[in-house]
Amino acid sequence: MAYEPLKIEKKWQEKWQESGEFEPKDDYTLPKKYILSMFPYPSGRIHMGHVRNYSIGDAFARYYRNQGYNVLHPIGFDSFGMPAENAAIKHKIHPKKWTYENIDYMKKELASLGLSFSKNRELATSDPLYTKWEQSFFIKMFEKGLVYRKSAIVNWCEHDQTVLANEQVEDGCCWRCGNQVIQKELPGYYLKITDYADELLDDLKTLEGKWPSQVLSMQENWIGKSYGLEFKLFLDSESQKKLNNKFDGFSVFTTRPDTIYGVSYTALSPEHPIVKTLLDLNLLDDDKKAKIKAILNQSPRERQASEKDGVFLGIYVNHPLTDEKIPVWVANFILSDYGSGAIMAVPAHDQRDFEFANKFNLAIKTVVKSLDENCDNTKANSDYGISINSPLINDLSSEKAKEKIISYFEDKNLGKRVTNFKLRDWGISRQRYWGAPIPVVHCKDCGAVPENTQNLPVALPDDVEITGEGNPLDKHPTWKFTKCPKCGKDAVRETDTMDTFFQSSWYFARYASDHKTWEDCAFDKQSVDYWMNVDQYIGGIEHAILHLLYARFFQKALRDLGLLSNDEPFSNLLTQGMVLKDGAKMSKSKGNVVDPDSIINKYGADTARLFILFAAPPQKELDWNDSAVEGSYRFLNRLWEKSMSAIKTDKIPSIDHTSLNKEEKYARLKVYEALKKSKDVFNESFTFNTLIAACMEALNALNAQSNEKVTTEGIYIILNLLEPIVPHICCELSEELFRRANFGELKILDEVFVKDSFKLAVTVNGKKRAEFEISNETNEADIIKLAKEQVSKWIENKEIIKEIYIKEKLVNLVVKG
Ligand code: ANZ
Ligand code: ZN
Repeated sequence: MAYEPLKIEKKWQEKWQESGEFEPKDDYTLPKKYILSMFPYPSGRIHMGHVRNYSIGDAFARYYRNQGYNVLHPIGFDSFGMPAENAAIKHKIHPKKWTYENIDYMKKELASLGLSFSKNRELATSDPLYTKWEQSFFIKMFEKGLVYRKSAIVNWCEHDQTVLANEQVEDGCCWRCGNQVIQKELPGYYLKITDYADELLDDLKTLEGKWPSQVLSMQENWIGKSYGLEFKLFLDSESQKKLNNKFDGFSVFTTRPDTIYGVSYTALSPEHPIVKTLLDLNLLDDDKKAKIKAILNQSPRERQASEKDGVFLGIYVNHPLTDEKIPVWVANFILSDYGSGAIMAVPAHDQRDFEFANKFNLAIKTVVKSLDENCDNTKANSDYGISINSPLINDLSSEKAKEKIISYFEDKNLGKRVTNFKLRDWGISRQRYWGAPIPVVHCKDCGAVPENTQNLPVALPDDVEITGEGNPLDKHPTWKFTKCPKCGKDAVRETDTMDTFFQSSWYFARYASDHKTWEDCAFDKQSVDYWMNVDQYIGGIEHAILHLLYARFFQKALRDLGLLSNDEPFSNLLTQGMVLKDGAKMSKSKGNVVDPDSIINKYGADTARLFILFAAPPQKELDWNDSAVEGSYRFLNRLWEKSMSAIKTDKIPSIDHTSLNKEEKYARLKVYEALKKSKDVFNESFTFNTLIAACMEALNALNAQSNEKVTTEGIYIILNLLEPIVPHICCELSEELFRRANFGELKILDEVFVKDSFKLAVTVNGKKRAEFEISNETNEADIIKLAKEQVSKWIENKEIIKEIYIKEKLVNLVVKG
């Protein structure tokens, strides 16, 4: 019988489909594991990144199922979003049709990998039932004040009449039509994630050791908590007059008040009201005006990427401690929505201020003495040190100086201690069709009114024209016209839809809810409380910030709405590395894509799964390698062949270890070493590659001996260890040999690890003179004899007065003369 992967894989996949053995059990007294790989976007075909993601998840799920856990291992599709609309524009196919055809196709591809997903809990986020509950959350959040509407500056394409995400702006132009993108104020809905900033930050501590530290620090930086001093700088009287006495000064925020004596200029964001007033009063020359306008038209991201730039505004403030006249500039690196949109600039100790000062020849005053002697004049020194040239705080450490300046300003009522966050509220409005409609109705009399919950979902109309210009919902002839839920008068629907991150922020909790209740409630508490948290979440590092932060926020917000219980959604996180080919990310444009289907059709799913888990530890990048794929295939063939010489049996043969020869003992040692490895791999290190390597060594060792019992036991154990990774071949062989029986927990046998020989040290008068391997079988007299031979040159012609043997360790000889 030869190994025919395509035949056996099809057989097992059909069997699994029918048996329903991957459905989670409703018995909530069982120990559980919730294993989740991030759900895919239905782009059309699965790629190697998916294969990697789902092979890892499936290995966990199958492992824990075999360990007797009740396992939830669901799959679904993140099926709203832009690409469906782009396909509609390009290929004139309805987004819904495109999406659901892709889902069908990808489901077949996933099935061909033999993944042990629950079928019952499958979902697509574009399903109206999903939208219904999602809209109910939006309304609950709206009523609680967690959602609000405001106008904000967005990237806008005049030609396409649409908002663009930062990622869709290329060199200041629309990615689709190439038109210049402008910054425009537009009203939209925002989620108050900032209400949870402190909790989101503090709870990162509970994830230490369970999430990759890189992800934790990226989230910490994104939340960006910092504290310092906010104080007012006063304009001199001449400058106040210039501004028609509309301003006496402006506030700045600094995290380094200890550097205040090093201020040589101040800078405002181009959006600052003082800048606007100077422009309105026509107090700036044309060059300056043009430069400011150019910066205003850039998105924050573009400004960040540009060289430091700005203009002097012709006005001055007085330094609050020295009374010096300090020039006021506008600068492109000052964010309008952080702190107070203005800074005191200390070029000696802040790199951005330094670059700006160098460009415009502004003074650089050192006020902190570095603790490290090698000062570098080509950049700012932002380290803490000792204050110098700073009368109020000379000789104090930066920490103490900072406190002293803050107290000084607070005492004199000139400023206050403040905490700032970089985290911004989450804008969720998109001017798109293929998304969940924001369930709000605009009434002339009542304002923005949430839709009645009985009327949910507010579903998308099917008959839309998608041209890429403007919002199809807004242009639909009838859809938006409705009655006000509050007063009943004519009103219009909100035509924006929600950001797709809204959908991916709660799908994991939906899976956890018993599917039999999906019609009746968002979550049924009993099953959600049983299944949550996700015990192991697996996905790409590209989701380190947005998705994982939004999901954490939703967990907390839905908890506070009484819908969920836990504080955090994902107990453990594994971020898988990218799949590369020839060192580059697989991509259509580079032409280096390997299609999973082609590998599966040629070698079978087990080879694809084995290769992808063997080629690298899951957290690391993986470089595709055709010959290693071949190698994986050959290993499975060897496993198949060796299994043919095992005994068909319904129990593991008992083996008298002491009666085995050297090769047989070695084979058992290797098999049990692999068994030992398995526990660590699934619970701690996730280095599936080392487990596979151990199984390969074990198979080689089994091949080097011919004891049927040793072979049978070894094959039984290897099939058990590899089943989570290559399930088809293992199930087939296990059925053939053992009728797929479970022979109980595999115990690690100590006798196997007893070695045949040991290392013996030989000392003469306490000094180590030799060390050598010696067989277990040797008796004490022979041991001493052999030891003496090893050290003959140190004991020649000497009298041995004592011979001490410490079992399996040491022989010490005491000599005289
Ligand atoms: C003077 C200073 C001296 C600063 C020094 C830093 C180092 P984090 O830590 O990110 O909160 N800043 C304040 N508001 C800003 C804005 N709207 N746009 C750009 N930069 C702004 O950063 C706080 C520091 O960033 C503040 O402290 C301020 O520069 C700058 F040796 O003030 B600092
Ligand atoms: Zn009304």
